[in-house]
Amino acid sequence: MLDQLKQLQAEALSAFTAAKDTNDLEAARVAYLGRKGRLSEIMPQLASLSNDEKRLAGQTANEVKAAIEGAFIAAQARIESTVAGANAERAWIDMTLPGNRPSVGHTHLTTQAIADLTEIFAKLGFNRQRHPEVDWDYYAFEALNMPKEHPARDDWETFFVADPDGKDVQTGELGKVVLTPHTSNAQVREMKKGALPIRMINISKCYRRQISARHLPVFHQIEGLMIDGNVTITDLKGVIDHFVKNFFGPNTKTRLRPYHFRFTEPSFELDISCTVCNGEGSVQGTKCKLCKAGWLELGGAGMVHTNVLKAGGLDPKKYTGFAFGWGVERTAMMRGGLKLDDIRMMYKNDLRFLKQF
Ligand code: FA5
Repeated sequence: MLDQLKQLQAEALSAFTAAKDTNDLEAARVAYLGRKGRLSEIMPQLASLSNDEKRLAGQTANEVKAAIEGAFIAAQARIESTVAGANAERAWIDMTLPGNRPSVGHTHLTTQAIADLTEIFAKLGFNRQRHPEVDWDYYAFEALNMPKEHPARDDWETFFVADPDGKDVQTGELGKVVLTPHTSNAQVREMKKGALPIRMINISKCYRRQISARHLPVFHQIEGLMIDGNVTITDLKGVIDHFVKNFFGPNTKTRLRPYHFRFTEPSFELDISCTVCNGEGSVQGTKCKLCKAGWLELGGAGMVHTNVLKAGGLDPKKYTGFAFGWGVERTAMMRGGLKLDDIRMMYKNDLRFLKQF
């Protein structure tokens, strides 16, 4: 038995010395020190020895076990330090290498357009005001010369909000609350502030029950309003021209076409010369892919209706004014000469699209 023990110690020590990784180490531990390992296999032989032999064999077995355990601990320390060394090498940083620049994002196309619109109008003294996006039906329609049940309201395809305590601001009766379908609710609200003259823009979200390749259910509009003692259509044309040249480029032309809105009289549709074909309607003999015969539709405008001035508490004999409004998303697309097959692309959050602007 003593020979067997000595033989076992020699084998075990060389197995632990040869172990290269944690797998080898574990295999050697199980083989020599495990519950069913080689040392445990030898121990039952003690029972058949005389008392003297037992004492000697028992003592030798303990020494062998201690030697094997020592070899195991040494091998474990060696392997752990090798692994730690390899990890440290992998984590080593060369401080002299050029760094990786984090990629810098940019604002969304719509946000860019809002910032530019705000800046251009601010230079003409039109300050940006905030008006509610959830408002009384009164400000969105009635105050704008569209009484209850008027068919013109249908064009705005409005979302109504169920409001349990809705009291109409004018009559005190139960009134309706809407998600503003346009920014024109700002007109009478701004007049009611009573600070004249007025030169303001209101940019906010609008909501309509529409969704298609050309329509978003939530989109942005800009509303402009100027009211003073003697404001004329010439002022309207001048302000729009200034904006168009600054936003779309100095060669862009503006056109006013007669139209009808309930809250302006006279009313116009605003067109700008096409940003792709410069108003020619064709590019190198081929029909322009963006516009209809050289012009792009921007939005609506007109002289503020006398009924709207009255709703705002102003005397139409003393004050006149103009208002305009258009969609921010469509304006942003027009500036880029973009003819998106689907306006909803703007809000799909596809970085391949958004990164281009
Ligand atoms: C209006 O909303 C009027 N309030 C504009 C106005 C203001 C006229 C002041 C006169 C004086 P209209 O419904 O045409 O008008 O909408 C104006 C613009 O909003 C459109 O030309 C378009 O650019 C944009 N627009 C309207 N509906 C949507 C929609 N569902 N999705 C994206 N843009 C839209």
